[in-house]
Amino acid sequence: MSPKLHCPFCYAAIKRRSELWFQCRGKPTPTRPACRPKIDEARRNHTGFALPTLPTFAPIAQPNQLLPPRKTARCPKCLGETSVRACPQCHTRLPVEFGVDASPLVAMVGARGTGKTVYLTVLAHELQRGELAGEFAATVQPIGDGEDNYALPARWLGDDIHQLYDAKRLLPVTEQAVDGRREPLVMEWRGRKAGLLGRDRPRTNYLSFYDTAGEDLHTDRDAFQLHYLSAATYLILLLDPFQLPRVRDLVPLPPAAVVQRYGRAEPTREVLGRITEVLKHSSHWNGRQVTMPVAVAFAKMDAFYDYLGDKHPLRRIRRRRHGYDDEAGRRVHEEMASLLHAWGGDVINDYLRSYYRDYRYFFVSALGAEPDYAEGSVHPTGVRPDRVEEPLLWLMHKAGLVPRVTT
Ligand SMILES: Nc1nc2c(ncn2[C@@H]2O[C@H](COP(=O)(O)OP(=O)(O)OP(=O)(O)O)[C@@H](O)[C@H]2O)c(=O)[nH]1
Ligand SMILES: [Mg+2]
Ligand SMILES: [Zn+2]
Ligand SMILES: [Zn+2]
Repeated sequence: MSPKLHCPFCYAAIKRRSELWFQCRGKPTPTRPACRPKIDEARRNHTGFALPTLPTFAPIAQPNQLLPPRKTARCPKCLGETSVRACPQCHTRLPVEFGVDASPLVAMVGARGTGKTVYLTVLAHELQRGELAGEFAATVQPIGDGEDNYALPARWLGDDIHQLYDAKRLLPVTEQAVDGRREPLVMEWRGRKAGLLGRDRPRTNYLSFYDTAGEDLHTDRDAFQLHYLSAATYLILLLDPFQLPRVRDLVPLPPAAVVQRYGRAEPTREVLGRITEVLKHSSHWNGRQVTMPVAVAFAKMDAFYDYLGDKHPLRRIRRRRHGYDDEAGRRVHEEMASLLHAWGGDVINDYLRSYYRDYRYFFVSALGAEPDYAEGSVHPTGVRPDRVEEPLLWLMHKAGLVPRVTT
């Protein structure tokens, strides 16, 4: 059974691998000059990518249906041979292994300033470096590192990582998607999969993350929200605990933590309502509930470390490694639900329970220590992420990509 395929860049559905287009390699042939990179309008329209790229073309169907699909093709312009594949809709080059194993699409939504970009940047960085990758014997990297074709997301990710970790500066507001389009960040996760007779084989999954600018949720551009949210396999919903009714009475927060960039603080319940409205028009709605699994992550939890104290279960519970620890995850979920209750967030508990079939709460801190909100700088001790991987591990466990661990 082949996995359901979607282009990780434009989220178009692709029925089978053999439908993928080819991309010219731009090498001269004995009889014709090499094709040169040019701006591809389809790619620009579907992803916003506006740099020159080599031309792509549709595969020629096999005359005999019984023959296996062709793995190479000749560029109609320069006659050069190529095995490079590309998305039929947005023409973005796809990795050779694309479509062999599952590639979940993860949409990240949340209101303005909830911490989506900081979270995604930190998560991507943590996935790439030692500990987490080592735990799963995986190599993880943004795809296209160093290849001109994919340069954009890999470059902004690199810049954002540098800004947070080295320059210790917070990130600017994510710009609204241009005409509703922005390139998602695609991470390649190369791991191993248990096979027959205890032999494992390499496996490559592509995780596509789409960071929705909070602004976009305010516009009427539902068509594009709908497109990404419908095609997405999973949702990471980031919520800002600072917006909960009782939080500001319980925890001293500098005014800059809350108002500075957004003008008006927005009640979490309203944000949830708007996201549900969008999802109601997608295939993730079964008439009564949203069926797509949703990781509901409360960001910025470092601001509550002192308030909770070291002995609080949310500070003490640690997951078992080498998989998703369902038991620890469930306990965090329950503790978070009671914290919500204490913070006047029962409307959120009730709302999720009635509208979402499969959701779980997470307690995360991308920065691990409070930044200087007014100055826009990270804590002098640097970025020390706490539990950022847990929402992703839960989703990957649902996709069968990481095992479940128990005692
Ligand atoms: N205490 C704390 N604050 C955080 C953390 N992550 C983000 N913030 C604060 O939240 C602000 C917004 O973070 P962003 O990641 O840029 O938020 P966003 O959701 O991408 O915002 P938009 O792009 O406007 O939608 C940051 O400038 C910080 O002030 C965190 O882990 N801890
Ligand atoms: Mg952002
Ligand atoms: Zn060519
Ligand atoms: Zn595409």
